[in-house]
Amino acid sequence: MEVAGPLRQGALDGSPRRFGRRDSPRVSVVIPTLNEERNLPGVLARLPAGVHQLIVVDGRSSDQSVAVVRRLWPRALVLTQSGTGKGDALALGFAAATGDIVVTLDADGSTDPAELPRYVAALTAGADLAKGSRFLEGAGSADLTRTRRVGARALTGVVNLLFSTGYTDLCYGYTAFWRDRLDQISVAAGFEVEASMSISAARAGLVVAEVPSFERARVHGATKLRTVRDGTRVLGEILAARFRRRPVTTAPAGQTVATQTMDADVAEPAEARA
Ligand SMILES: Nc1nc2c(ncn2[C@@H]2O[C@H](COP(=O)(O)OP(=O)(O)OP(=O)(O)O)[C@@H](O)[C@H]2O)c(=O)[nH]1
Ligand SMILES: [Mg+2]
Repeated sequence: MEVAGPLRQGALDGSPRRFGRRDSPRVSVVIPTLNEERNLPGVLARLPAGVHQLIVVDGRSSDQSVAVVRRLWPRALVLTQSGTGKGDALALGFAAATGDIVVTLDADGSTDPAELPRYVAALTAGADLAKGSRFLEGAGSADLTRTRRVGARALTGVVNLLFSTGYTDLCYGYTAFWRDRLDQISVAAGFEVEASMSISAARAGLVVAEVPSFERARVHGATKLRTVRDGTRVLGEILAARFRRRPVTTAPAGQTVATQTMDADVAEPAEARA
């Protein structure tokens, strides 16, 4: 896929660590989906052209989610989850990905597929994992309630304290990584999945970039997240990771870098493939 532009701040660690990788990495997009039939058309229509592989992991939706994907994107790989949870679905999708880069998107319209080139740009500039942040300059959210905003900030603060990271956002669904780093990234089963990925990446010494992102409001339907229950699960995941004897890998400590601004133009929305 086409990378839209260089990071304004240059390579994240001073030198492009990806020298030698292909210039136009193939991108696999993984979308966990649970009863999102009315949201999927808008999401698929905004996927940039050139996506190598679309993987939709369905949590046994009782609506027409799967039929909608098959109609709008016949080449999509549609997987049916046997377990439960968003993270469980993502893990299944990751295992089936064939691209150089894997990107996660939500099916409810909150994460804008048109921002995808920013994440690819952060990876090709040197990051191992690029995670969206709603709290960087130029970012924002139309979806966060006051309670969730406070909770997200607090959980991010706890992680920064315990793991010496400099994250500004821990629980946002937009993440991209080089697929060959997957064995160094832990993928928890539920809504604590983003926390587990970000924490394990830091503990493994991976270079993590934050990308400013605007979270749009869920377009249709109801949230599957229960703020207190899932916030508690995120906290449990953080504490479990802290007291886990060893990090997921023994790679030397790397750095966590926040990318504040970048030139990446957002690709024009593509028509959903008919
Ligand atoms: N396959 C699968 N997908 C899920 C599951 N739970 C949630 N999802 C999907 O994961 C994405 C995020 O879930 P949401 O309900 O939007 O959670 P949220 O974004 O934290 O909550 P809102 O801001 O209220 O939308 C959506 O695409 C859901 O359809 C699950 O158990 N299985
Ligand atoms: Mg959502």
